[in-house]
Amino acid sequence: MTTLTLVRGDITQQSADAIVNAANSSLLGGGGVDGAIHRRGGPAILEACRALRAGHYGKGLSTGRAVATTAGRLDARWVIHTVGPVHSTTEDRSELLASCYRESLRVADELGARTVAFPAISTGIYGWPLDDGARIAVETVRATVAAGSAVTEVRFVVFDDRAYAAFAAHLPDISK
Ligand code: AR6
Repeated sequence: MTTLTLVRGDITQQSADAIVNAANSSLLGGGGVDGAIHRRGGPAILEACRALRAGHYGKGLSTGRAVATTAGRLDARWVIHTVGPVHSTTEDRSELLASCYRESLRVADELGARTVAFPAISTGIYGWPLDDGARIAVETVRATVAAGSAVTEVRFVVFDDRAYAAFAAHLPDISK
């Protein structure tokens, strides 16, 4: 049984088995959640990402995929890096965004993570409308855990009131 929870805050302050990073395909850092995770988690995360780039991920991580590294100094065992799609008004990339949540949970299950914290992937620098991003996040996580997962808690960690309201609208069991 997996519980979906919602908190407002900085994802780098969370305690969880795995913290998901809204990365880019270079895996070498950026702004937003990605910048914050590398800053607070320290150099071990970038070192692990560089090792991935030197190995199986020579061309980087494709959009919609996920891969885990150490969490460095974060209060977590792993960071699961995933690459959200840049929002487009001419092309429907929803399936790629859904894939980020699905693949991250698959990696979490492979690792044996029981608690997983997700940011609102693609809804910042990548420009995805918050309400739609929240809907895809919640629907995909629900469907993925319903198909079988040992993850006990999926926690959505959002930065502000607007994002909180967007996720809460799709999580009727959350007290507002
Ligand atoms: N904790 C929780 N949520 C946050 C935090 C935080 N510390 N910081 C931002 N958010 P973004 P993306 C929210 O831009 O859209 C990077 O440069 C933010 O308000 O982090 O997937 C990468 O390297 C928004 O709702 O990720 C990529 O190049 C959500 O987290 C690119 O940005 C995601 O915003 C990825 O863009």
